[in-house]
Amino acid sequence: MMNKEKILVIGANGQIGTALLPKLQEIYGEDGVIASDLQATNPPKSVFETLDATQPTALQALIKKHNITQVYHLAAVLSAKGEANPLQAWEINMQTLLNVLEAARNLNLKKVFIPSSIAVFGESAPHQFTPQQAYLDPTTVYGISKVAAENWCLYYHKRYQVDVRSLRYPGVIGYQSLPGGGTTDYAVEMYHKAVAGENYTCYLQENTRLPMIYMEDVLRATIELMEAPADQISVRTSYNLAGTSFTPAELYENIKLLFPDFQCGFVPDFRQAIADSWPESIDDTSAQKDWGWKPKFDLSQITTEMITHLSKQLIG
Ligand code: AKB
Repeated sequence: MMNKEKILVIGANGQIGTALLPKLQEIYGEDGVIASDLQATNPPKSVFETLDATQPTALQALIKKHNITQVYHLAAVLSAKGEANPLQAWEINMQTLLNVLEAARNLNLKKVFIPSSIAVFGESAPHQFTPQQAYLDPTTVYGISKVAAENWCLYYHKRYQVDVRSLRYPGVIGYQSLPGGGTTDYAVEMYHKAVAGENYTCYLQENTRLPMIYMEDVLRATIELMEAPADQISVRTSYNLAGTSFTPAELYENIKLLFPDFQCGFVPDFRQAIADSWPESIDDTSAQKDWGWKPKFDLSQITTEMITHLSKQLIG
């Protein structure tokens, strides 16, 4: 049954796409996964198709060409980058989302994955242990687009029975590729600098606590959610998802245990206000109850993993 699935990953060259692709290939086989993005990597990581997902005809043609049954739509303009050109970020995030949902409805896709983010929360939600159901008043265009996306997902599920599933990702930490345009990117950048033997200036204050998650946990959560029986999915907007939470100062101290000479300074910029509007920690009870979610990686385990993998990459 499994190997009859044909998966399309949109935004395959991005931070999560790069890591998710090999996991999906393990499950569905190399030919069972089509990677797509605006440009191919060299060499391509998989069967690759160039795709601008803002173009509905091109997207539907690709889905038909490969008999796609499931789409993972990972392309988006993130929180910090979106603030440079809010209308363009809205246009890209919403147009690509609606194209995917329309394709799912018209071409009877079996399942669709749409990531959301902790960026949906703003000043009004409790910042500690932020509940699944909270008032959503995001401060970034990215957050606004994700609140809208969550509601569109619910709408397509209720009105057209599209089996669309979603997670509110915390800041994602992985060694596979550099993130781009996010507010939580400082953590990955700090690891890279430490391993390269360089110092780092963090753009957030040292005491800014944010929810974070290791890539292995992200991949497992995504796949577990997508494999859960449909009748166990009670949240059709997007599930809160927790990994761990830490501050830049705690990360710095953790890295210093392995790299005692590493120095980090703190010079906050416009991203501080974004981070201050986000939760410090997340209540993901619904994900635990519905499909058994449990994260595995805490800060010190993430540090060990990141330093080990980045050091190997540096030697390689
Ligand atoms: C960002 O910082 O914009 C992203 C996110 C939390 O969705 N990493």
